[in-house]
Amino acid sequence: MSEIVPGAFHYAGFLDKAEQTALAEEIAGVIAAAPLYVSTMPKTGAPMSVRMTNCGVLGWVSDKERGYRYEAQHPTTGDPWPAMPPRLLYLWNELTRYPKPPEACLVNVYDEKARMGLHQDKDEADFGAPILSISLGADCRFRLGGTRRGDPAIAFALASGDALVLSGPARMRYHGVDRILPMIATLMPPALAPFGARVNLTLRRVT
Ligand code: MD6
Ligand code: FE
Repeated sequence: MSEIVPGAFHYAGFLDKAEQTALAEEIAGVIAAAPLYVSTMPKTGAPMSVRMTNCGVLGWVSDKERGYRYEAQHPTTGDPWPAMPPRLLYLWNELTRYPKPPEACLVNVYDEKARMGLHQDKDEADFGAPILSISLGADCRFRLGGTRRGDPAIAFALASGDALVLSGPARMRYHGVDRILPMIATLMPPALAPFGARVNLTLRRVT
């Protein structure tokens, strides 16, 4: 584990290959029940390059009309989100030690061209709760800035099996994914390879 800045904990290779494979199969099951969708930006309606779905009680969605928010139902099927696989609840407990369980797990799926702009995670009610991220598949170049958009940032790679916790003083730092680093697609666990090059899961408290 390395504490990149106070409250930001990077666990490189936290999941071994067998755990990555098992988690990938569980997330493929989530995608089968709750198909990937394209979110659009508030106001402009511009589509995001990352495709998304969720598991857990609540899921993160965005559209032109109503903006960023959490919803209990899938935006196109109207079904409740599938349950969070117990493995994710276990990882949350293990890595955050937060006394309440996560309510949402956002599944972000990247193809080689997808990126995620610099953002703060601030659609949650309690910024005292940490966010846990788990990565599968291709490496990305992850950027971690400060609490103001223009603050200097540091960049590092997130690889398959890595976990990242943003907590305490790091919880509101800006961050984003500059780019997916080229690699052979077979390094993505087979269950998720049909969907994209990289998958990132972010587990949060919402209420
Ligand atoms: C990604 N991650 O790695 C995007 N947010 O694809 C995030 O936006 C993120 O990694 C909050 C905490 C950790 C993260
Ligand atoms: Fe984020």
